[in-house]
Amino acid sequence: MDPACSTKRRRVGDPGAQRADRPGTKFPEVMIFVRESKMGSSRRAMISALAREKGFGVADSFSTSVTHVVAERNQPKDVWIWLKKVSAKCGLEVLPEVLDISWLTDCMESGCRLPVEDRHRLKDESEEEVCTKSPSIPIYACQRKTPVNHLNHHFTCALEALAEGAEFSESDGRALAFRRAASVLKSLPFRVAKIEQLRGVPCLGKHSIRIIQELLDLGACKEVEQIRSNEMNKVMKVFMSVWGVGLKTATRWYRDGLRSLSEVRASPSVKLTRMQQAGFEYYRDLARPVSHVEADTITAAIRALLPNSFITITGGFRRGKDAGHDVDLLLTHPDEGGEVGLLSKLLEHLNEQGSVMFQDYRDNTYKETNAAGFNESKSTMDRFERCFTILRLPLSPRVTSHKDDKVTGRQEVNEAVTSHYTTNLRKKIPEPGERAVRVDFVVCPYSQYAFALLGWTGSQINSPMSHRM
Ligand code: TTP
Ligand code: MG
Repeated sequence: MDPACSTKRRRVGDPGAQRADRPGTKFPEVMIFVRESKMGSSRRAMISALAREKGFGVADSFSTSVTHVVAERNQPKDVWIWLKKVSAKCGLEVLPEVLDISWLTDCMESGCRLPVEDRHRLKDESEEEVCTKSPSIPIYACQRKTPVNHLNHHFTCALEALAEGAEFSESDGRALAFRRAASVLKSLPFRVAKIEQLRGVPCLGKHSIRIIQELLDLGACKEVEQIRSNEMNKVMKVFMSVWGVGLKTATRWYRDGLRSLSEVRASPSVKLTRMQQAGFEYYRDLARPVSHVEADTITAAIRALLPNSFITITGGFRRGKDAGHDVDLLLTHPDEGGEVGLLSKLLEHLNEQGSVMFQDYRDNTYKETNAAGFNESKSTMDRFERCFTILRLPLSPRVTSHKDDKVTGRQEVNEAVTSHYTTNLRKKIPEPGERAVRVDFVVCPYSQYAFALLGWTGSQINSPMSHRM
């Protein structure tokens, strides 16, 4: 019997956990588990000792830190049945490589960690069946399901890190290629365990395939690790965590030699926009994720203020995320034209109540067309009226969700929320127990509602808009 699995959990999207350092071994990213079945305990002990001598980490029992399982004279099917069982027991979501002993003996002979080749792999035939039966993957992201909880976080996190790095170095084409690759992996109905499974999957360029292959072979990717530890990228990320700071500003600050937010604040040459000032002022609150409950509380409050309008929560929350960096609300009116003046009325109410800590209003740009009726603006934004705001929110909301509306009665809920807003007139600083939350309002005519809803639901890669700020 193989030893039982330990309880340490390795999770998808946590490459740190996958690459747990194993000091004292020559290859710290590899942890081998030698399967005893058919091999016998004395041969297993001998092989393990030899491998350790050559500098490989060998686990006595199966645990979440195992990266390679090796077996001798085993039926692949048997190894896979066992592996799936012990992995489920440990909560292991990224399965290790399953290899024939020949890989390990080759490695020991050459004294280095050889890349895993297809001939070494014990194939999971049940998975192969699933893959060949899986429907063909559409090329357009908007035609695919992209679930929040998907099966390939290990790869998508790596590819998204590379996309971000490419964005920071202003390689837009590369960034888009990595984002597309990550997006398509999210839609796969199977966990990628070998590169052959990706045959025929669209949007995967050579570079992305190389990254996936390295992750499959070694459990980690050098290029991704380098991007993650790159000094400039780390600083850029911190700068861009301030609301209103985009790539251009962050790059300028970096080029000016600034390396931290306190240096930015202390620098006499930095001129902050109004939005950036608010970003700094409410930094701590805005850095905290907005919960679903908080988003529902805001939505209920807005509905109470505009009872005859349609208020729809969009963005990440509409895609099923539990938390987001802001609340995106789409406003419209069932009568075409009835949406005119809606946002001003809402802002007036919210300001009267003292709920607005910041607002940046932008009128629609319908009239900015040339003789041919086209808008010549280079902006890729839609032309809807909008307002980017920071609102104050009670930390212990009286509303929990729309479901509760049915239970408690919408009116009661709305009154509770509205009265909270009313009691906090014109104070710009959140009271204890309150917090600042970013809320974006977008207004569209009823005839445009479907398109606005699609664009503002996202995600970014599926959406017709490509830049926001
Ligand atoms: P965001 O609020 O920036 O994104 P989000 O709601 O998806 O994510 P989070 O949970 O972190 O708030 O934008 C709202 C929607 O607007 C987004 O889902 C799609 C659309 N959008 C674009 O189409 N292009 C863009 O560049 C951005 C930023 C948003
Ligand atoms: Mg959002």
